[in-house]
Amino acid sequence: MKTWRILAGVAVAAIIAIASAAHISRAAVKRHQSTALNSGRAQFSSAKNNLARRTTSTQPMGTWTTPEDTLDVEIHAALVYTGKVLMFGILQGAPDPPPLWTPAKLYDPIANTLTDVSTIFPADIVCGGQSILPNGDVIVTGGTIIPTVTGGGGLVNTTLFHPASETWSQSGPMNYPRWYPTNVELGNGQTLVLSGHDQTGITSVVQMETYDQTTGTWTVLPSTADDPDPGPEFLYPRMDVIPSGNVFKSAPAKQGNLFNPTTNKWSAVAQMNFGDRYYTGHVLIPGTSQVMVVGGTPTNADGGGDTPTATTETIDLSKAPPHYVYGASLNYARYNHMLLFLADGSLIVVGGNQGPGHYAAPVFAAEIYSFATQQWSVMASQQGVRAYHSVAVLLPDGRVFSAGSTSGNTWGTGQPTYNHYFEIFSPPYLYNGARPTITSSPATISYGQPFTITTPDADNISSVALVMPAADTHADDMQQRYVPLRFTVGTGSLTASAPTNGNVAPPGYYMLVIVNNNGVPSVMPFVQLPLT
Ligand SMILES: [Cu+2]
Repeated sequence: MKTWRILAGVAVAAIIAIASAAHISRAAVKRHQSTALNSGRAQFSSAKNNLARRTTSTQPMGTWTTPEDTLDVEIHAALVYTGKVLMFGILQGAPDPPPLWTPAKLYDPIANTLTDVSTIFPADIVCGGQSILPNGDVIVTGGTIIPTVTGGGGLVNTTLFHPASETWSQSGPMNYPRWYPTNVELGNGQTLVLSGHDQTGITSVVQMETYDQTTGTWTVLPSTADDPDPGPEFLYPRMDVIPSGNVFKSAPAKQGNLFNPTTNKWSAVAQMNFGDRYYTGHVLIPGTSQVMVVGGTPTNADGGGDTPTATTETIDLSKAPPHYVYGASLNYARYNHMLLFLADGSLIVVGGNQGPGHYAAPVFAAEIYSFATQQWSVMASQQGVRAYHSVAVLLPDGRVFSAGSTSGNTWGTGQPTYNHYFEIFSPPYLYNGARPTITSSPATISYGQPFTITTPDADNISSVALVMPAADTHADDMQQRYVPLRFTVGTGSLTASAPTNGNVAPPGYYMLVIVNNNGVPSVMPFVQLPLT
């Protein structure tokens, strides 16, 4: 693979300017070549050094880098175990019909380079589902029929991205075509896929299937497992595996349902107080059986109607019977936003819009939620619209990558409508003194077993956790998880206890983080919890 690492900012700027001005991204960046970018890394590093020993953040709203070009419009993103961001979407300018392959990029946040890894298959995998297998490969389910039938329609394709070789392959096809399905990794490492429209682009698939990475094949579950909310509007259902091993479906349908993968049966749980929530964020609250939903809109009509909500609700599935309770509201009502874990276990909301429709009234300010204070705090605003078809991913260095949206540049003049730029957010914790460092940590750990983290900051650590990387599209992260670990303090080291089983932390690659008593997280190395 040929890689360009350009150190001189002037040369970088010139290359970017040429590529942007000519609008010939595919020609300028050939498949599997890389382009260096001019990012805010140097600024970030010097800021960190200057702020050592301070106890409160000097940037309490965080900072955003200036927009830089990914050369495509990114609709899907996943952080892979090499520390790079896999992104795929559509060509800028959105030719209609789109090509019979999918433009994809790998972003390396350390080298600040983009590598073209576009697929070579005659399939458009955009608007499929995606998650990460226990072996670290990204699995994309379905995609979009080209040429479109009724604006779309589902594919049976199973497409894998291999981070080690940075190549794609196709695996055994699904039994049902799917467009806008959800993937969720079960505690046993199998990938469950549900929902999505079939080839008609109108009817939702009710059957659920599971994928086994060792055989590369799909198995249709018995009809008792059929989707209890098969309405054609309930696409990309929000799913979380809870510590019992059951899988909770929180949205968009207001009726919460719990799926038991052992009995292959669903049970109705409770309804959201708000009603249906479309384009909402969802997370499993760390260390609990509680699922939290954030923002959204009560209707799917015309891409989200015109009634965004700032409300949040949480349901504790360990209670009998469980019920939803309203929590602190966002400062800005929004839908189409991304809801992510930060490295310290707090939450961040990025982007979204207030409507009507998929893009109108974008929200530029991020917000961070502290589980300790149970409050949302307004963060700095980014420049780009991040509404429908946008993505965001937590990076191993604790920053947040934000890209995409199939409409909306707001800076400059003469910019194309489709947003092919990215921006990176540095949260306040990166301006709050020196970071703790992990000197060494294992490449693999085993369920229920202790492991050693070498750090010169052992005496000043408040928490240790595993962070499952994000893999998201359409305002739905299908992969992320934050798993706090018990630990003891030694001399120059910590001894942490790995999660007890796959229901708490499904097998796969995680980022390992230590957070100091000043709330500052370390850079996060990857560690694998292998399939047993
Ligand atoms: Cu889509």
